[in-house]
Amino acid sequence: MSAPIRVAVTGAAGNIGYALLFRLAAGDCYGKNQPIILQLLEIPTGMKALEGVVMELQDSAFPLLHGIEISDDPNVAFKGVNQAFLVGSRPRTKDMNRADLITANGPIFVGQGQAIANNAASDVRVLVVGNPCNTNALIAMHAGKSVPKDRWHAMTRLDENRAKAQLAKKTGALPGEVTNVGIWGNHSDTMFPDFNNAKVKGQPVPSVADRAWLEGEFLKTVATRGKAIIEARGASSAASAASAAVDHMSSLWNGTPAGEFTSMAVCSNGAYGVPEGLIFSFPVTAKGGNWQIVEGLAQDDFAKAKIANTIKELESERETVKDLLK
Ligand code: NAX
Repeated sequence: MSAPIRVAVTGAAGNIGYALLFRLAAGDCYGKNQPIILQLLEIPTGMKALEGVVMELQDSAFPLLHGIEISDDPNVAFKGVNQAFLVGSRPRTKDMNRADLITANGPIFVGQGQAIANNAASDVRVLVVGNPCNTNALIAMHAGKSVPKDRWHAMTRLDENRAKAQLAKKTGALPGEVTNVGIWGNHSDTMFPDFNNAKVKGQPVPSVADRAWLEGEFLKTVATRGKAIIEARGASSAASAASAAVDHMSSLWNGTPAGEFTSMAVCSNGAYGVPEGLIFSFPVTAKGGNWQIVEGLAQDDFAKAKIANTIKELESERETVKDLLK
């Protein structure tokens, strides 16, 4: 058994938090030999509900759960953490557009970025789930400058998993037989699930699914899946989002399988013409907490246009929050 690692989860009493904490405590992310100490952050009005969640975690008697600490102070919640899931953020209300949401959430991520830089362990890795996650991660990365830029991530794994599920359904394959589905760009309906480089049972997707479906129904279904879930469930995706967060951090911790890649929104180094410094989802391989953008992937004109569009959206989001990027 290894020494316990400290794992922070913000918005821990929320819907995603409720699904995520039990998966982490069960060992689904870091493996069955890796004990964890959970450090949970909520806002003051969320603390009572969080106490209830803690009781349930205790009542599950997870052998790997070596401690639970709760706080409404980011400086306490991020003390010594090795891994951080930034899930909590202000939800979008009916009267808010995307720019309002960005402006409302920005200051939260300034405070949390600084608190991570001031308190976390030197090996910290951060995954931002709270929306707009790419731009929130950008804000946190700027606020937490002393933490190397490659440690800040935003989550597009749910988009990847949704795309894999649709490709599996269409071709009759199992989800695990669909590989190398890279998501490019923003976690929004402008992201591009790259079917050209994806594979089903080792075969290129364009050879097993028709182009019209891929460019049409497939892209639309993946882009609007979140809305469809809200309409059906009356609440936004929670268990699948938690599962994707576990997948993302597990890929980073345990590594990607040989010959396969996954999607992580990370700080662009200018690869594929993506402006340097944007938090942008790329196809990546990972090993031991570090990642690398996959080089040399083909992009046809259709893919290039989609990627240009999602770059434009992220640049406009960056413009909206420029005062927070000091
Ligand atoms: P909930 O509203 O159920 O939970 C959010 C929790 O965060 C609440 O308990 C709230 O008290 C807490 N919170 C708010 N501000 C906080 C702060 N400053 N510090 C700590 N906690 C704070 O939302 P939930 O369904 O759990 O979703 C959480 C976030 O994930 C939302 O921003 C949502 O849009 C985003 N999502 C991101 C996805 C992705 O793929 N990147 C997919 C799912 C989800 O839509």
